[in-house]
Amino acid sequence: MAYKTWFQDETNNIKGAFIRQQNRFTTPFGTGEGELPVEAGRYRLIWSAACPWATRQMIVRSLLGLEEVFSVGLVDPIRPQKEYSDWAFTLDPDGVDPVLKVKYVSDLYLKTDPAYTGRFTVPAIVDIPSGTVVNNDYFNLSYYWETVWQDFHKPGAPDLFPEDLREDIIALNGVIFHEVNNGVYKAGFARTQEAYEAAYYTVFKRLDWLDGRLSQSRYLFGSRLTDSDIRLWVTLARFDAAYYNAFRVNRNRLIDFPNLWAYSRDLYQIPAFRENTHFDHIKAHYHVCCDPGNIFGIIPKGPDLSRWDTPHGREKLAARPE
Ligand SMILES: N[C@@H](CCC(=O)N[C@@H](CS)C(=O)NCC(=O)O)C(=O)O
Repeated sequence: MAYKTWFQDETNNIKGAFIRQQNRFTTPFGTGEGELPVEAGRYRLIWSAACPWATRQMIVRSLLGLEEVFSVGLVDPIRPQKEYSDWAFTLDPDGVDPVLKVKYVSDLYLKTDPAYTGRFTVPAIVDIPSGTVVNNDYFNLSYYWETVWQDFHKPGAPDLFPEDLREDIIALNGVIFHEVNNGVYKAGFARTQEAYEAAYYTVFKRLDWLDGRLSQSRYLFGSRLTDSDIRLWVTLARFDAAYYNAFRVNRNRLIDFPNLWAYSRDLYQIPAFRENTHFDHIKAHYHVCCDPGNIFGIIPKGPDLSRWDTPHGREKLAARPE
């Protein structure tokens, strides 16, 4: 099954607004005609631990126990100095991905389509036998892991996309995408004061609303951890370490929201979230690569990470009344 894409909204009409590119590789996974075969050992996820969209796939992979089902390649959070923007495998020996034998993410995109003119983005799913990118549909990718890959889930894996909540999850995910996940980018990459301010107000209005919603329930959908929580988490995890300064979303910090902050600690204390949240990559990427004013490449030391392990007190919350 193919899911809808979500790129455009009315804020794209504001002068100087940041507009995200369309995805190029969107073929769904599945058993249907022309779909990507669901086959263990066949694919490699290329990710950056700085990137919220890519990290989301990693958290889902850990929660569902898909570690042996598809492998992963991690890129350096600091982009290489090249004439066009790219990601590099400089964290690997000799700077080469050990499975795909390439140095740059661009090598994979250009092998797939030598005429490709878009940006070379992560997450990217690579078909290992051919070394080509088969899917970079960052918005919908997690739905595939959660549905058509279910035969590979570990016993007792959570149902992150339960049938009875799908419509609500898809609707909330659209809001979270526009107003929170991409909302902070719209503030950070705005090219006019007007576009920045519109994004700023939208982000905080939605965070206030989410803070209220999470005063009543442990997770976004009552006591069930779902795909929506992972989407919200990736932005919350980056908020104080990166977005607050680098993207100027600075009305207040995450730690100033009582419910969102406790909720974030609750999630961080789950191994799948903690193990895939690399604050060093997040800080390096956003402060060095996304802040043209940081000409000396200084990476901030804080915030203090020990606060993430303080008790969150969320066990006492009953499920949200339906
Ligand atoms: N594929 C999407 C979303 C994924 C995305 O933006 N990934 C970022 C990292 S968080 C990236 O790889 N950016 C590389 C670039 O823009 O050159 C897009 O193109 O907007």
